[in-house]
Amino acid sequence: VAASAVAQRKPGYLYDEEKIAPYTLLDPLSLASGQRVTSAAQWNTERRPELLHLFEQDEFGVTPTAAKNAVMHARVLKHNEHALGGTAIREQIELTFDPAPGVAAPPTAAHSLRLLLYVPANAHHPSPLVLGPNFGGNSSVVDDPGIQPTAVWSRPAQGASPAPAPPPSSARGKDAERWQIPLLLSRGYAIATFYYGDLEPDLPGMAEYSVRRLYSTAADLEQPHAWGALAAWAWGLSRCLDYLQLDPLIDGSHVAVTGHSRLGKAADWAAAQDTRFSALLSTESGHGGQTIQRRGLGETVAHLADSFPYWFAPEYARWKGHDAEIPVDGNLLLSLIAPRPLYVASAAGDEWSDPHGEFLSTQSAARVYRLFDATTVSPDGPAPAVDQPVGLETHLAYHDRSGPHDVRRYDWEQYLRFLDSNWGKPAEMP
Ligand code: GTR
Repeated sequence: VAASAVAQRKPGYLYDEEKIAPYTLLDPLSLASGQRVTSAAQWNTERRPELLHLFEQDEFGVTPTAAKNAVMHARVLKHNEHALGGTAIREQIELTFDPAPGVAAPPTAAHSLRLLLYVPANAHHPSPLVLGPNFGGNSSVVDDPGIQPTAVWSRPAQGASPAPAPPPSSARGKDAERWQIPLLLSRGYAIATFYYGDLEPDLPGMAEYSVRRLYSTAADLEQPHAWGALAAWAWGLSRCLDYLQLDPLIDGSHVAVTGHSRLGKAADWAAAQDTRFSALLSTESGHGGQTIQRRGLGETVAHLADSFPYWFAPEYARWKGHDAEIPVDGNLLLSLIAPRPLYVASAAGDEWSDPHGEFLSTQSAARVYRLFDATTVSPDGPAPAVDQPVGLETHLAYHDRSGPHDVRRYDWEQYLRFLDSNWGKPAEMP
């Protein structure tokens, strides 16, 4: 671990592998009754529903049926055939959600999101697509003056009433390195993204500004198993997929979902629940996401539940100080993706997420993939060296990139190799 990473360690947390207290890894292939899961059919009909229920109860909360059945309206705000120097077709779509009957949504609740879509101009359509939420507003993902900037949330000043504000012009393209949109387009992939704050501001005490309030009353959200913001962001990903599956430019049977860090947790949960996502590219989703919480290395349940209580079901806080006993864990979350293509990415400098835990979690999920006769990284054996991806030609791949908690071109290059290998290279125009 680089000295700079060590210098960034939050004090009071464990970083030493040698000091991990003995723990029992939850077994994806053991039913709550103790019975072994021995077939793919049994996985699908018995273990998968059992696990989804556990994640609803103890971590993400239950997404209300009214939200799953939401009435949504789509409006194409702008369409451009010659975006990004003629390399892309760009669409900007507004998705608006009707509130559930009987829920008195506050006037502040989020009603819509703006989806930004780029489709390669020089490819045979329909195109495979990668979908992921963004942190900085749509205009941050690539330097393109044609993007309608989304208003972004920041912590309101003392006494001021909270409202999102247009981003400064300097924010245009600021996360272009993280998104690599020209690279994706050049490889024949379409990409779609939306600003996560359109659905819920990532700030404490702001639930009335959340799309959750269209389907749940304020009192509903206090219930132990109520959905949190991560579930709302995951829900939004599924609503985008509803729309994208109807778009003739998009191959709705080849849609990968991706997310980084907290948005990786949201993407993990979206893909776990919604099997229409045909692949998951999970970047450093860490604790509450792809890593193994019971190792107790890096971030804890207490840190998550105290810093971001609104991300989770209220019940989650019950597990503070009991990281080794929580009934759900990263290996179970990743198992829920089987047998769909799954790429798990860590960064060596991201000790807070416990990269080695992320690898062990991947290996545990591999046992479930093998029930489906899917090829995977080896479920046994040591972790690969830094910058040595494993399983690229299989259904379940992993790498530990050098460098910090981030999404880099290197990550995308591996993701595209992995998708090419699983789905076949997208065809170019003659
Ligand atoms: C941190 C949080 C992590 C991760 C990260 C991020 O503060 O502790 O679990 O979600 O934020 O989203 O960058």
